[in-house]
Amino acid sequence: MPSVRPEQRHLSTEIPGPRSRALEERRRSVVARGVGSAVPVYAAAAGPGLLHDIDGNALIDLASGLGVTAVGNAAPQVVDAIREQAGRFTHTCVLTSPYSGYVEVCEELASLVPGAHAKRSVLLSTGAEAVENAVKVARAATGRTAIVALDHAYHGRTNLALGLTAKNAPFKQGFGPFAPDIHRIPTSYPYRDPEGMTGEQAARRALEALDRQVGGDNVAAVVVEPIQGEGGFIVPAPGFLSALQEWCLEHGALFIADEIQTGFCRTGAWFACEHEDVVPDLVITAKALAGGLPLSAVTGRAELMDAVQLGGFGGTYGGNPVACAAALAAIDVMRTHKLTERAQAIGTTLFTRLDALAGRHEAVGEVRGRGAMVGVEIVRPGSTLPDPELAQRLVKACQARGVLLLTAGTHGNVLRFLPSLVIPLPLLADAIDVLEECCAELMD
Ligand code: PLZ
Repeated sequence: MPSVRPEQRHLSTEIPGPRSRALEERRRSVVARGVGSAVPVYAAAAGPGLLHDIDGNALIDLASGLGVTAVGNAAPQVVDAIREQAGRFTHTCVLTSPYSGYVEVCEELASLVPGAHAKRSVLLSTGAEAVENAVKVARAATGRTAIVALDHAYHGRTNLALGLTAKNAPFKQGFGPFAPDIHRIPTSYPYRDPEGMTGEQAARRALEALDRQVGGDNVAAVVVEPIQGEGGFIVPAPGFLSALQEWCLEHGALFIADEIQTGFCRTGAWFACEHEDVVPDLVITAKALAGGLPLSAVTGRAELMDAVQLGGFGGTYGGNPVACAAALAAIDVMRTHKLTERAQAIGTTLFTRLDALAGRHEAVGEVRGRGAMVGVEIVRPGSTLPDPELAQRLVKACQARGVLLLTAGTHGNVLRFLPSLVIPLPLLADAIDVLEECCAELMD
């Protein structure tokens, strides 16, 4: 490693370099095959916009650990808070003896999550675990069992969460049976829906089948991602989310927003529901909440959350004190550095440059998203047919030039821009220059 780390994209070796390749070799004999890595480049350090690998390369990071390091990787305030807390105590388990950090994180959630009503939260460790607990709340509060999820949804990899996740391979293949009484309805996917379909029409299409096949009175909750993440950065048509919510209200079902990927400033608002003026009954958060430490939460209307009996929530690590300290620091950074505005600025740069790219290449089917959550759908020129092979070649070409870009989407054909919200804008511009070069090379 060079003693001073470069502050720009910098390649000292090919990608992956020899040290990363050697570790990949060791990995093959001890790490389970089912664990994939999009870029087999081993990390040595990371900051607001760069990932430094063990071969001395500096890659521009457009993935931020799948949308986690919104405040930057190893953000100094977060690191200080972790050190301070870890020096006092690392764990007690809230079920044994509580600590102030847990209460303080729940206070922050109560004030930040949309809605003026009284709110309560439970803290957990992973996104999937929070999804599972939101389902518990919905069932306890309504006395019903049916849970409804959308096509293209992603809610995690535990059994119940996998049942809610839409895409089979690789997530679900071979892992069934899944939890019962989960129902899937069509989503709103403006790029692929009939032209001009409004959000209300898409909602009617979704709910009509539900009324007929499940019966509104049996539904405990409808779970949505306000912008679908793994499914392809799909922004529903305006009015879709509120129409679903109205249906929930009418039928006594809970409207649950999975803001695990969209939450905490990512889309230019604290929560993506705010763009549609939708106030969910329950909001699920994780990822950016704790600046890189495992922490998740379910936050919701007090009377719904408190339908769960004393002792009905738990887990050894949920709301771990070091993760809570990290979350308090991360939230402070988001507030003091106005990261909602920063996300909007990133969005402006991304849309300006990527829309121009779409104008030049027919294979760029659509550029969509909000704030610092932007997807580029790659298609066969002259059609809307997904082209996952081209998307994969673009991603590999970008990676070879030192830009860590990933794909998403049910068809794997969406390039996803999910940088840290403190990425220096010149780095972002450089990353898009690289993508432009790769498009010119592979598309023309
Ligand atoms: N809900 C909306 O985005 C996690 C998954 C990566 P966990 N997304 C990244 C992968 O392939 O495993 C996610 C999400 C939404 C739930 C989850 C699940 O969160 O912390 O991964 O369990």
